[in-house]
Amino acid sequence: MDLSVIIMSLIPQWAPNVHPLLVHFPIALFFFAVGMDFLSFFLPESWWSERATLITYVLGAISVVVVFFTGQMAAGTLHNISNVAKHAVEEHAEWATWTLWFFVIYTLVRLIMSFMKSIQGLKLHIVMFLISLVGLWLLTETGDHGGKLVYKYGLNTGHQPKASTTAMKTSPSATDTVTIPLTLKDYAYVPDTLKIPTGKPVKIMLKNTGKMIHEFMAGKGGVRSDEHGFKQSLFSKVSVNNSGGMVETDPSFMIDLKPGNKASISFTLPASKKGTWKMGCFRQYKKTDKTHYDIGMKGVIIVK
Ligand SMILES: [Cu+2]
Repeated sequence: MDLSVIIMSLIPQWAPNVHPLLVHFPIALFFFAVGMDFLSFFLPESWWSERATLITYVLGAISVVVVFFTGQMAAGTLHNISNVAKHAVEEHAEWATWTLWFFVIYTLVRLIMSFMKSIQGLKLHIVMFLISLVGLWLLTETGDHGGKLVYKYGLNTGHQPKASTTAMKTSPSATDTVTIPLTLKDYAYVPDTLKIPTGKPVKIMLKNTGKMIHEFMAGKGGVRSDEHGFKQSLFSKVSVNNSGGMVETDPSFMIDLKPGNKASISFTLPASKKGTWKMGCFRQYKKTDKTHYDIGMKGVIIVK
């Protein structure tokens, strides 16, 4: 079993909720460690020892590992978020990964140096102190990117359904969502006809059981001259959130799904979209000049 899977299984269910609280531990510990390390150049050994710095670093390293995994779990509880917010989550995770590796390695190096007594050399100690400033910079960037998720994108970690039952009445979007399953095969949609209501939140659960990458596009007015979509998109001026898959929005919304993958898209169609639409996959069929659409990967969407 993968180490991260083991660590994740040890973390209790409520962990994502505490991620925003736990983040303060590594921040406090590492700032304290670096600060005291700096003061130790001036303080007598009896006031603050190298061992005390090391203990702070070890505690910091432990806390950063825990916080990292609660963060991964927290990210896993985020569904139906916009692509911009998703990108921000990925950036935060990227900074967090750098911070994690930096401090774990740095702490190990400090431990080894301490055992070998080499940190007692002043020059080496100054070098190690300067390196630790890089860690503080990574830590600050990670915190900054994480804070933005909450304050700028309004993301809340934790289990949404649980929160909605304890707080107030469940929102209509949670209960009235129309869920529509759609399987993408080589080379067909199952079912080949979808009925979508207007004015209600809809969630299409996509699954690719084929061996090829497939896409889902919806529109009408015939196929574009570039053969890669419909002239008119069902999703123009409609905001669509996705979980999983690869989304493109230019010139109109589409989602790509790798073989074996699942994804979902959520949206609410306005009454102006009522009518009969088509869905299709416009990927190139093998090395021909045909698309999957041409050989039958298409269907009908009835919007009422
Ligand atoms: Cu296809």
